[in-house]
Amino acid sequence: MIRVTRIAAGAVLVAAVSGCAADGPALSGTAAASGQLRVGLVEWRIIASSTALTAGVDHLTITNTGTTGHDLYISGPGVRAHTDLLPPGMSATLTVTTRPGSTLALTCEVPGHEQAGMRSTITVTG
Ligand SMILES: [Cu+2]
Repeated sequence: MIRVTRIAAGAVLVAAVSGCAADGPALSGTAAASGQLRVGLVEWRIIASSTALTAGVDHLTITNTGTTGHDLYISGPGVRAHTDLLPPGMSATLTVTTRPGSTLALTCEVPGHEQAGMRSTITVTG
C-alpha cells in the first residue's frame, strides 16, 4: 500500500500566502539562515534563482508569474513541503531544513503541469 502524506510531520515547513508583495521582509537573523531561493512558476517551467542551495535552514520565496494557478511541491531527504494553489501574481514562502549532498525535486502538482515541464531539481551543497 502506498501512503501519501502531503504534509509530513517530520518536515519543517512554514507556508504563508501573501498578496502581491515583491520581496518579503528581511530576515531578522535570529535563525541560522543558510540560504534563500526565489522560485518562479510559469507555464510550463519552474525557474529557480539558483540550481544549488546551502544545507541547513533554507527559505524559498515562490511566485506565480504565470497566467493560471500553480503550486510548488518540494521533496527530498527529510524535506516535504508544498504551497497552496497560488493564483497568478501570488507569492508564498516555504522554510525547509535541507541536508548536504541531497537533491531536492521541485514540481507543480496541478494535474498535468509536471508532465508539461513544471519540474526542476536543486542540489544541496554542504
Ligand atoms: Cu502548475
